[in-house]
Amino acid sequence: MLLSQISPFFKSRRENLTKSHPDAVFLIPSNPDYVRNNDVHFPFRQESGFFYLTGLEEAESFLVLAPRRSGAGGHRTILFVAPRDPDKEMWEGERYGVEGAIGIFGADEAYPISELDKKLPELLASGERVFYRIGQMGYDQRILAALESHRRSQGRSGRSLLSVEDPNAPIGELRLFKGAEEIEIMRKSCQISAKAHRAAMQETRPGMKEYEIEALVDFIFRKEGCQRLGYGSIVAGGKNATCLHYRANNDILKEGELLLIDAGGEYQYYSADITRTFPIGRKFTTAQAKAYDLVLRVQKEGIAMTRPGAKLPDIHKHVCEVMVDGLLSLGLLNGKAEEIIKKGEYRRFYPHNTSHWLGMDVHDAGLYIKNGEPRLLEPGMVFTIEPGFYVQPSDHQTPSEYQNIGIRIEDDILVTSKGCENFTQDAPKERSEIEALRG
Ligand SMILES: [Mn+2]
Repeated sequence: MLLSQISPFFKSRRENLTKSHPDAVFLIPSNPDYVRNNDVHFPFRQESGFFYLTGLEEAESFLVLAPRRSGAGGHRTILFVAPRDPDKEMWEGERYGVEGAIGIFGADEAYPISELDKKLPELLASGERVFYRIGQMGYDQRILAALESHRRSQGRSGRSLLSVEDPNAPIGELRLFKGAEEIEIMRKSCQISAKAHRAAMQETRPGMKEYEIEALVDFIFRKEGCQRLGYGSIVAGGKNATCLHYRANNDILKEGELLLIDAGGEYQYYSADITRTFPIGRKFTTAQAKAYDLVLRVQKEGIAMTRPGAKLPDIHKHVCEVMVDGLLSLGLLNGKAEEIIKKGEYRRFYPHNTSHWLGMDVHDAGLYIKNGEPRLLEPGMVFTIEPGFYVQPSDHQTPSEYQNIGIRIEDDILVTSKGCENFTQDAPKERSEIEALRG
């Protein structure tokens, strides 16, 4: 079905990108249609940066933003797309075509994708430099050929030599700051995902397979309007949860063990990222409860630190310090806290980082370091806080009651002018609330 009108946000994002680079030509390919096997394709999902700038969900498309030659300032939007083709559309579904690229997606000019090579040299000639990500999507040979042809004519035309830079730096900088429309969408993807986690807490029973709960979570994402998953779900019972990227999801859930679920739906191209851990039986064991309470306490302290001007490395540092204090009082580590932190000995139980940006990509675009320094948090940034505690199966030093324990608690946090908003607070994490749902 054709959209009658595309949101004006895409146009203003293109303007935000080009206004700080008035002399640059941007070359942004769409995702291709990836083959799964023989003549079956993976479900199509647009490349995040391309979608962010166009709203167009078609493979074999290519966006060019080129400075206007007239000296009027600003950039032209040029879209190369698959042309309309009734025969192909009968099999594969409707396309927007060149007409839709202009009429619906607001391109100033549009051409069939087959004309890209022919048009590129002229488009390159309108800029002083080029933003193109080398090594992606199979366009390199064609772009390099166009650059070479531009270079050959440079001596005669007097045009500039073109340097090539990665567009993901300026696009990532824009994507890092979520606008009101993005915040609204992310709230929704997080609410849906929280609902799925709550349902998993209600429906899990000993003897079920991990994939049954994976399917339940999938079902709720889709039923509530998510188009797909934000990333492959981790549904890990017992010691499987100590493998940080466990994906098999095919084990039996055992009474007395914990279930860790790391799953988030993608709603209108924005992903949630939630982890919750709860008992497969009715209650946490004493050791599980002690470890859980520690992870929950450090997670809450991390959230409490979130406000404009804070830094992610400081949050991580504090999380590690509180974690070490807790591990010492549980008797799981011995020695001086300072030494343990200096030597990184806590990494035996907590080997990963506390946060990452979240948005269209679950590990979202945007640099963590700016001008050589960890950047300050600012309103509109969204990131995760996800401390964990894991006892590796190879760890025989740790007392037996802590064996097979993997715990992670992860929320999605928006920085606001006053502090923060937890998008995923509807996913239960208080031990009493979880045990009430399990009972
Ligand atoms: Mn995460």
